Amino acid sequence: MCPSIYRHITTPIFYPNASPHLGHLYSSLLADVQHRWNQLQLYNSKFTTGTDEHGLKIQQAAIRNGYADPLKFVDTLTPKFKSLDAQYDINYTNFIRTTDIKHIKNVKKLWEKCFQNGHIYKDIHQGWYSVSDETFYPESKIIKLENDDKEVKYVNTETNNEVTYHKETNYFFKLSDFQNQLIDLHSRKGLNAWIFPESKRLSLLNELKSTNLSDLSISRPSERLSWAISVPNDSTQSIYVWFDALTNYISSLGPLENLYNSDNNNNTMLKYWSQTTHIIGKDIMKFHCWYWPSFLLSAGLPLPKRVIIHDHWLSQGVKMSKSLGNVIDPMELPLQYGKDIIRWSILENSQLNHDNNFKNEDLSKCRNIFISKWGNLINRCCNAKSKFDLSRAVNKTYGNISSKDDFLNIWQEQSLSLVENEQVDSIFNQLESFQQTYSVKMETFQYNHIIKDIWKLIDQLNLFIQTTKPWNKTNTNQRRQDAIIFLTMDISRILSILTQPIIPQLSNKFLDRIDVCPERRSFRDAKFGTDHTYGANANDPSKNVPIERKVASYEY
Ligand code: ME8
Repeated sequence: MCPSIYRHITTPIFYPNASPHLGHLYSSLLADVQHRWNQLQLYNSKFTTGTDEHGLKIQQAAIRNGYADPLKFVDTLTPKFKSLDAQYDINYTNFIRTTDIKHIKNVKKLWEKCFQNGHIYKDIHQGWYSVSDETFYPESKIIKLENDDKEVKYVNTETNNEVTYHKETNYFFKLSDFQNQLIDLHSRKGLNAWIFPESKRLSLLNELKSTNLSDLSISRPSERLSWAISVPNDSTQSIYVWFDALTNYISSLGPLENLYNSDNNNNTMLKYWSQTTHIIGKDIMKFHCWYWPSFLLSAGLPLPKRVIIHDHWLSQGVKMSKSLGNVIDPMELPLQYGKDIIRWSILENSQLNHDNNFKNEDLSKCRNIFISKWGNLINRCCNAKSKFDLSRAVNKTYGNISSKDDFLNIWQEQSLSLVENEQVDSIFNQLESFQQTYSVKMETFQYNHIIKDIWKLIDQLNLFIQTTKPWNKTNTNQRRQDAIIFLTMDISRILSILTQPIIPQLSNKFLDRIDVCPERRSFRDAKFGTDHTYGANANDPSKNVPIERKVASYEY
């Protein structure tokens, strides 16, 4: 462990009103890779996910499904989110449910603090509410629709979901008081930016600058919203689900009061909190980037570190929806490909700031490429038939080298063709540029770019093996053979270490295959020529299982 560095990563907490879909897996996967990346650097890392169990949306879904008690209803669905995580090795450290007592206490505490600080007041509220989006919309965003039977309904133009008109007493939060602080926060740029990617930061900032924020209704009459936390000292009102839900990010770490202890050295909760990264989808930006920091500022609490916003997955080129029947259930994806292949393919075919189109063919394509490129590379260098001695290459012939230059000195003793030399040069250049950019790409969630870099290197290594033909009888010079095998396998070792966050099982099977010891698989070990202890049983014939089986069951 790196005792001084703390990281906390969160997914949105999901509505357990239906089974999880691909979008839920995507948020979780982005967070899981980041958590594992933190662990790879030996940081203290926490990863929080969970379920958002209160509110009108859940209350109504429970009734539709024949449950008088909404808790019994969500009790049937929350386990599905946990199963999804288990199925895809989503390695969270905390799973929070908003019905947990410790969370309810925190929500009430946050309310009281905002109230005491003068940012909550009671007033009459009238407006258009969408249960599906759990939000009010302004009059300017409402349109009237009439069907052939002359039935009228009102929808909002942002999500096209139905809205209904309400006039009632609510508590309000003085969001307008925080407009200038929000503008300052979202004006932070570059490494200090609070929102990533930049396009989202700019759009939220521009909107903030061009609108006057209205105060936010943060309660509903209890007779309309019974499935909710009661407003402290006023049981006629229930707390708005978003005020409740956002507080989960603190509850997962501990009691809210702990954050008021500003002695950072002794306050572990505060250390995690100030290094919190929220991952969210684009439809919930305002809740996280406007409302959430305002609640925290109002209560005098420190802010999390940043918010990462991703776009959505489409299915058959369009938004997933139950009525179109194109919702992708991640539990139903063809698991025979292996969960890591699915993780890799989802991340390879997506970018944060684009909607991504899901295609089943991408999974089989991904699996085939794994077999033909990476699997084959390892197989060629480590199999009983080839008689290469990886252990000798790693421990003896190249046992003294600790850098690219040491390697090149020995390599140049061989009589080499121009092509071979050029290939070695280009492999090292590619490796260096990959290593220089890897951390930044990880920090900025450019996982697809990392994957692209990896394929470039694997392609070059395959080409190198093909050109140098170490198995060729005319090339049996042992030092030359060792050089080829060492270069190829040491870079494969580095790639396997660095892909652990993305494909935790498969990468470790690769590392097991070449006998890299478990204590030498962290970020600091991912350097050329720094490990001379692996390779002992790489040619063990029992490790030579058919390649298809290897990819499917990770038997490298
Ligand atoms: O919004 N592709 O919960 P939720 C990618 N409970 N992501 C998608 C998506 C898609 N097609 N559809 C939805 C909630 N998402 C609240 C969160 S947090 C304090 C409360 C994402 O279950 C969506 O953007 O409706 C959101 O980030 C997440 O799934 C959860 O959605």
